Amino acid sequence: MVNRLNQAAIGSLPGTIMRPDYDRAHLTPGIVHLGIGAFHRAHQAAYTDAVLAQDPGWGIVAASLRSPETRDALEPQDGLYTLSIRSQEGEALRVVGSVMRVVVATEGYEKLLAVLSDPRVRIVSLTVTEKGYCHDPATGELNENHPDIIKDLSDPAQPRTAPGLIVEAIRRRRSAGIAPFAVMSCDNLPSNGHTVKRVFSRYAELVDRDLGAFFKNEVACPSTMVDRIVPATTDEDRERIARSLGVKDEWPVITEPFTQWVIEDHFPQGRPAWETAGAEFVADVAPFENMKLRLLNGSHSTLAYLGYLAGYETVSDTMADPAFERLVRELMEQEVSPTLHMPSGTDLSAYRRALVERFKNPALRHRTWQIAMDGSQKLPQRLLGTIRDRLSQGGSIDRLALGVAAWMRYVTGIDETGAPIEVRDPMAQRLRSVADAVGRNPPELARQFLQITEIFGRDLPDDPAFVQPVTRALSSLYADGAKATVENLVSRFS
Ligand code: CS2
Repeated sequence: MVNRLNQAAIGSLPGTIMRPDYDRAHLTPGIVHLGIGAFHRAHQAAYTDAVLAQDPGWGIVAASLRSPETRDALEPQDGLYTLSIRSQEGEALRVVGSVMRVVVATEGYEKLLAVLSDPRVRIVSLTVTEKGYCHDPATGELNENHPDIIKDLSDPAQPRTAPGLIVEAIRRRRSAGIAPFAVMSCDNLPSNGHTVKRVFSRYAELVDRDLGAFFKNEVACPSTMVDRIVPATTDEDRERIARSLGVKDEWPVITEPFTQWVIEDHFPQGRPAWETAGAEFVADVAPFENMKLRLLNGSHSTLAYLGYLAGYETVSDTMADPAFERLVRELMEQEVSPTLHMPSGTDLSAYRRALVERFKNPALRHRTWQIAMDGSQKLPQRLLGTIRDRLSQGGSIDRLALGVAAWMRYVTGIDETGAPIEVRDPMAQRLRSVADAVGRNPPELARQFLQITEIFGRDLPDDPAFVQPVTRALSSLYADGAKATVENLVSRFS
């Protein structure tokens, strides 16, 4: 197939393919998005695509902070890409047009700063993953010893990090008399708006006291809860979608039918009418964020480590094992839900049931290895906060502790058959050297991992009600393997 998906090809796509209902030539940039991965394209860019007919002033200029791959795929396509929505019922395709262009930060930071300083840009959104905030995962404060932060602070006019870029753009706008944009985090962090405010205003303060106060007082940082499962695209997906389109899309995005976006309505320079595309605007996102991080992402990480160790490639393969499905149901119902405080009218049991179905979706090949990435940055908000709440309630944490122990077992870098695991994590080396030094001694391994205060803080390692179940679970993972450990745990409660 020679032809490529692009603006000229839109008119000849098969009638079943959804496409932009607005004239892309009239789009102007209103949003800059940092971190154009698959998730942004399946989520915020799709919501924005649905509202551009009402107001073309909210086009997206997306930035990739590292690799040029997405730009290389989308540039010949005029920014167009296909969203494939997959379930057991089949696949629906939609061509999304909200991304006007992609800039690659590493090829010219000045260019990106110029885009960020454009007065038409009123929102800067981020999906830079947990580690992109350069914060300490346990405390949520700026990590002032982070090598990239030290580098940015040594020359703040030439930043490379997300906090550095945004603060420098805000500084430039301020000195040019341009109002600050709202900074909207769409990453899976607890109270992500507050995290942005705290981390970025501290960074700004270290650049200049007055700038710190300005960021704190004048820059809106609405919190958001974002939800949609988006596995990595495979070559098989590319080929199948090209057959349906009749033209080649180099980077389609695969997702599920479910999507949710809960946003704090705090956008002083205005915002798209995302509610007309299904987003929910609320005064306080925190309860929804906790619900999602603890139920969905907490289960996801637990399934990822245990599933990988048990030899399952995807989440749906893991969920097809009845013991694992039961573990996740019980984890959510008995250990996570009692820690949530939801506004009245929230049906948590329906939410949990829907999650089980989403995890089981066989049309999504969401690899356990993909979710296992960056665990050091994810555990605090996915499992450890829940554990702290459970301990203060005096409740059991056996299933939560098994998730933590499975992470420990995984980051040793050797699987149950003795084969290496490719552990992707900013702390991978440090974790690996702990594991290598300790060897096969689960209590000592647990003890040493728990000393990592950036993850576990100072309270948990001293609490026997936490240390004991984690050590027990890790010992069982070594002695019996992941599959038998899960089976034993669920049968103990039957
Ligand atoms: C996953 C998330 O990779 C991961 O860590 O848990 O990307 C998850 O799929 C999304 O948060 C779903 O909204």
